[in-house]
Amino acid sequence: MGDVVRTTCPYCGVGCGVIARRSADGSVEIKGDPDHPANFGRLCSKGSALAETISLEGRALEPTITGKSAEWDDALDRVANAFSTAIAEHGPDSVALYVSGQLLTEDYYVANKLMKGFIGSANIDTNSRLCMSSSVAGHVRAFGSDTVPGTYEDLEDADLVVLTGSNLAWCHPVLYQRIAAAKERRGSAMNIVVIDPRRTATCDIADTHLAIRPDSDVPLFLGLLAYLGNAGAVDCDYVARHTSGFPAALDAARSWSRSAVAMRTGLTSAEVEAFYALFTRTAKTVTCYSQGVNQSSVGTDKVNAIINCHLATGRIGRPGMGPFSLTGQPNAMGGREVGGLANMLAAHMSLDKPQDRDRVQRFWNAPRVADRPGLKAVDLFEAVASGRIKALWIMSTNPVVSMPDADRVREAITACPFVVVSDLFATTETARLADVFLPATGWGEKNGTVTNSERRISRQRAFLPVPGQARPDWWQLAEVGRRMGFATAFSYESPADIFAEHAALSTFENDGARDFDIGAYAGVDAEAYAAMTPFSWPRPADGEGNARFFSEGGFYTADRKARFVDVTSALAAKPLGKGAFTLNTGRVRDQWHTMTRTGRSATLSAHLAEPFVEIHPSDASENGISPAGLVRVSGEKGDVILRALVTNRQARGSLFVPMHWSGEFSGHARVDALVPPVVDPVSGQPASKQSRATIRCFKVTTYGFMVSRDKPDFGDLAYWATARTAGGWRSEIAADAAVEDWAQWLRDSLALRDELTVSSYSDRVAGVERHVFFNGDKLVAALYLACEPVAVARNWIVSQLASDGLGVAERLSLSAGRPGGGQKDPGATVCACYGIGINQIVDAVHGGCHSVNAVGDTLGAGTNCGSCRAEIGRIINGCLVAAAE
Ligand SMILES: Nc1nc2c(c(=O)[nH]1)N[C@H]1C(S)=C(S)[C@@H](COP(=O)(O)OP(=O)(O)OC[C@H]3O[C@@H](n4cnc5c(=O)[nH]c(N)nc54)[C@H](O)[C@@H]3O)O[C@H]1N2
Ligand SMILES: Nc1nc2c(c(=O)[nH]1)N[C@H]1C(S)=C(S)[C@@H](COP(=O)(O)OP(=O)(O)OC[C@H]3O[C@@H](n4cnc5c(=O)[nH]c(N)nc54)[C@H](O)[C@@H]3O)O[C@H]1N2
Ligand code: SF4
Ligand SMILES: [Mo]
Repeated sequence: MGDVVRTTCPYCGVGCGVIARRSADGSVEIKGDPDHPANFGRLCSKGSALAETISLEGRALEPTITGKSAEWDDALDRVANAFSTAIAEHGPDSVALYVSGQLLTEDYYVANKLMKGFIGSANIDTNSRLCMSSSVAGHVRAFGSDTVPGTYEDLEDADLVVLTGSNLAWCHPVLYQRIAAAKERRGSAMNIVVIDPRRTATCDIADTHLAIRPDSDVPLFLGLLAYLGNAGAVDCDYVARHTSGFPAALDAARSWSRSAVAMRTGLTSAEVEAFYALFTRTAKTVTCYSQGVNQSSVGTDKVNAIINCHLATGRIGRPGMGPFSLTGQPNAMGGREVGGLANMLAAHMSLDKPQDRDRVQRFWNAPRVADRPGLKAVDLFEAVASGRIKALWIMSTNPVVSMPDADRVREAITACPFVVVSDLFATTETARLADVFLPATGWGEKNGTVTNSERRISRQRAFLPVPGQARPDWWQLAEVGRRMGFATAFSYESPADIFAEHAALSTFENDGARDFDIGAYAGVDAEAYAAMTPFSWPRPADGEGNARFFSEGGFYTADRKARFVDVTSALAAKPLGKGAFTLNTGRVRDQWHTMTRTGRSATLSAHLAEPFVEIHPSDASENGISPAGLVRVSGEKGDVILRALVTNRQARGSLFVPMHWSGEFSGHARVDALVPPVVDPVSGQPASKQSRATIRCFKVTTYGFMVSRDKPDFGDLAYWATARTAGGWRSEIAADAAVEDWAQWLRDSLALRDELTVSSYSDRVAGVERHVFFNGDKLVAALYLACEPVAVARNWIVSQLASDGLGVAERLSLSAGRPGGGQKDPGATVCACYGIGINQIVDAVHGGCHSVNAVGDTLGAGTNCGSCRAEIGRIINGCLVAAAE
């Protein structure tokens, strides 16, 4: 049967409970935990495929110093010495830590304690700066604290769910499914409005999609505040008792008439009116927001514009009501609890308040506590570039791929005198630049806690042996702390010790003055920590704590009143230059950030196997771009080469490019290389979704598709992108210069042995070539070339890589690039869990399956994680419409 361990998914902020079962043969089975209150047994495609991402292939299993294997002692001494020397020579602000919302709370706590309390600088920032910092700043401005007032249940109980700047279906899939199920149950009693310039998969459950112009959210919500005021929908009692600044905020908002809002947002007056009227009449409203709100030069204002409307109507902290910031990373919230951002202190205390600094210093028994904010991510890397930072430790994040102006970040790290990187892989584009590389234990190997979007703290538990010399991040930090002379403060023996201290600090001299209080766990022992079940904060020592915040006011400002924030600055639309587009960037369903983990899963790589840019059909034709052609997208800072995905889901005038593809999986698709480092002035969060770009055809002479057992070396090809498959790799390539002998190129790129059989076909006039290499009855590699995007049966060819014995018919078909009679091409993968392709779904529809459930009954598609149900619905509709025409 094997050991069963209850743990938490390491991907998004939904924070789903996972049951992992490891069998005696080492195989691992992953299931959703039916008892976990975030997911009640559900998992999305990424969670379901976790077992595919934990193999040790490619893992870094020993420390290295300048690329050579080293002992832990030497590596840690080296780090401690480099940090101590820099501090002695240049002061505490000459060193920095850049960490991650994917650290566990215990790791994060130690990093923050070391930096702010013992090194005495606040130069610790985190990738949460790129992710949640506008929400944090907006919460603090309005509430006096960084508090998410509501719970997931509110999203099911609400009569109106507004999703703005959130592609929930792809980025928080289990929460999306919870809302979808509630909607199915409640029918027209529940309304869903999606506000997003793109028509995303999330729009499939929406009653209304408001395709606003990029960055016009603030005017939309200002107009709403004015409308609420005019309609008499203000909760005057709540406003009077629990808030301040309302009259001024309302006055400022009143200049936003419906027609002004319509002009600025690009919506029709009727759309604006309908949304405002719906919001006004629906008391039980939750407004959820994510990166379309946060990642903007007016991100904090967007957050406050939303919160203002909820404060005005008193719709906060009551069942089914409230503003709801959806956190991205698994421990975005935990990081905020320990004060991981450069402008925060531990346990929701503030660096700006002398009494908070004093309290933390006494609690830690620290020699000093940083007394001013440190550098925020963009400024931090700027300081690295200018030589001010002499020693930098990057942990659990890949800034060479994910920071704006990524090439400059790469140059900065390269030039930094001393760089430490802690990661699972030494091959990431950031880890390659490390002077000292420290191998971390990963998900399934480490222990700790994470906090999800609804403030729920859950355990991550190890169920795998610690591989090689890998060590947990908290241990690495504590070892360096000890070696820097802080033996007592960093004498932790386990994550339980750290959590016990973190909980004790949360309740230390608190008495209700701070929202974050988990005093019930102060000093928790190893046994209780091992058995800990998910709980949400606050959980003070003397009781349960309320499920929600602020229904009766009690904000964390000096007068305990919330603040309305004037958000009327910086509202003018920024005109696009001639030929320019707004470059929107974000996520796809089955990849996670820089793909270091999800890129290893064949299942997850099947959905979208190549980097792309979405463009509206009219924009495409005006720019001479054809579907599936290659294009160059250029921005202020650089350019990328991508596949054009021509679709009317994209609005005119803007492009969408996924953020995921790094140099490990593509030749020239790292989109942050062209995003400029423009930030929100309040939060310092980069505006990753609103830069300017141009697009034009990228002319090539040859397009190719190839499959191979090993990962090819693409040399200096003009374009390549590669993805994992069962049994090997699939790659798209293109050349802009003649290649003399493609068969030889294929041999060289894969170092193929001479004795393989090769079947080649070449029509030089038509520009078509095919080379297929077999080892006996097994496919080793195949390359299909044409002078236009190659049309072959990709998924069928890919499936042949996993076959253990090919017959004559299959081999002939492989040489032709499509299956012969009797064999079927499944088509592009739609359902990742069961590997079901579009052609199979179309066949099922033609065979009489006219609903998503009917397709599920026949093929299984959509019945596991459910992430593809919307896409299946669209395919069914497409077939039925086509049949009716
Ligand atoms: N599959 C997958 N899921 C993930 C992640 C992942 O990498 N992959 N990452 C996780 C993390 S860390 C995060 S932060 C979350 C992010 O989750 P989301 O924020 O939902 O994801 P994004 O795709 O970044 O952006 C959301 C939407 O904002 C829209 N948008 C762009 N500009 C504007 C605007 O001006 N106004 C409005 N209203 N909308 C706009 C975009 O078109 C996009 O559809 O996802 C988490 N979940
Ligand atoms: N253009 C654009 N850029 C963006 C965004 C966008 O929407 N558009 N979104 C931004 C957002 S919201 C985010 S959150 C960031 C994410 O960006 P990153 O944080 O850079 O992305 P990840 O790929 O998640 O990087 C995590 C790294 O940690 C490693 N790792 C995994 N587990 C562990 C562990 O336990 N310990 C250690 N030490 N390492 C581990 C992984 O191998 C990986 O290298 O990207 C931001 N950048
Ligand atoms: S929704 Fe998916 S990625 Fe997010 S925590 Fe749940 S299983 Fe993991
Ligand atoms: Mo994020």
